[in-house]
Amino acid sequence: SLSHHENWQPAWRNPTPKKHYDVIIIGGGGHGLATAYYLAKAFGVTNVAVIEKGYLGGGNTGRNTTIVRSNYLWDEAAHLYEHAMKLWEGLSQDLNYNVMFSQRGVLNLGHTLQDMRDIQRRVNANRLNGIDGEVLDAKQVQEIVPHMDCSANRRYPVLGASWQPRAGVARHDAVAWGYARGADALGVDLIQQTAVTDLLIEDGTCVGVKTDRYGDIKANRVGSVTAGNSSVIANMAGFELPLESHPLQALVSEPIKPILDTVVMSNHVHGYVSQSDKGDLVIGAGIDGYNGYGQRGSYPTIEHTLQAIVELFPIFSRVRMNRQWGGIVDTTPDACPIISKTPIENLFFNCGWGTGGFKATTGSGHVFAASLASGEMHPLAEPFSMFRFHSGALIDEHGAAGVAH
Ligand code: FAD
Ligand code: PYC
Repeated sequence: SLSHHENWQPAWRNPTPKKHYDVIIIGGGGHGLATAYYLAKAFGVTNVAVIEKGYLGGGNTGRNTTIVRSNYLWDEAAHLYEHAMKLWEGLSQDLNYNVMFSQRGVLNLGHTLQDMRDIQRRVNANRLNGIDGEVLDAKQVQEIVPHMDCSANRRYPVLGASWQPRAGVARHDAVAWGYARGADALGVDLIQQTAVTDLLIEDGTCVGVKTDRYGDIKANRVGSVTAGNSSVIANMAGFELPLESHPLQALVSEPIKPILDTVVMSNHVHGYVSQSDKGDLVIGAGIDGYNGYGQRGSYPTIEHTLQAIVELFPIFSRVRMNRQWGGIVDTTPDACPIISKTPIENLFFNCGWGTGGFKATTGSGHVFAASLASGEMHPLAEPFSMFRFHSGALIDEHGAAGVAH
């Protein structure tokens, strides 16, 4: 408005919901919006509603630190995240919307001999799966990040890192808005400020949802994509999920001149940092240890996070922090998501992405859309069934999850 740009057209409609949809998606975060977009674009299912209790992208999608990578250890996870990575690589063109996907590379640092052995193993596994990756020594890391303290006399000296050059960051709000605009243009109804308060279940089959604003809305299939609130929706259906909801915090500093042109993550010192295009340092670390649904965190975690960053970058010790916030992440026992049918017919869940789902927004939406369209799980989603917690076929990705929990 300062430059007198007026009469901007809304990017999507604000429709009153119909009485019945082929598919209802609960949750208008990135994953829910991507699911709706691919349902319409890739699978021809356009009679779709996304029901969001707040505003689109206001959950974890708008609160994360935007790191995108696919360097997971196990085949099942590596295939899923690499599917997502390939979709990221064409996303701005596909949506005709600049999601500012920047493949500036991600370093996962190693500080002990065991860290380096784990890195070697993970990079080998990645390469066998066709995923780019290299093992770097401390000198090579220092060349990529000249301002990081890689000296041998640090408390936790940097011994090396894994390096994924195709990894990077994207603008999280733009991802939500791009998918929302694309889905709306294909006929999907985006219903904001409307909470799902119950599920309509008849004879073990889900036939719709109850909302606080529009009453009952019927559907052939319902997909829950509600991240930290997934246990609450599961409770409505009468089953439990192996999820813990935790706060995860992030911080941004005052904008400073360009100083860091890649992403640095350290599981050992336990912090990570990148620099946004605006100049802010974007910083995070681990979850707050307690369970809760408040989108804020505790002070000790902030202190711990900044200790880790200053340990790696003493040069940042006097940079001032501008803002701090929290999201609610849904962590699973094996640090892998749940993309699954449920004990209720026609009710599907996509959740459990915990601290690491932003990078998967594209691929998660695509495979979930395929599953909702056909009624059968997409092959890439198959291993992530909720029933793996009964069968024991866990996919332990704690080591590659990026944020310890
Ligand atoms: P959300 O964006 O949370 O969307 C779920 C939506 O469901 C919300 O909008 C919510 O309002 C809605 N909802 C809930 N209940 C109801 C209801 N009853 N009725 C209607 N709507 C409902 N991942 C990465 O890959 N890289 C990172 O760098 C990264 N950093 C992170 C940093 C932080 C601080 C946080 C909090 C998370 C981070 N993550 C990261 C994780 C990532 O943000 C999430 O895994 C991902 O955004 C989940 O997307 P989503 O669409 O499933 O969830
Ligand atoms: O999964 O890469 C990740 C991540 C970074 C910060 C939070 N999660």
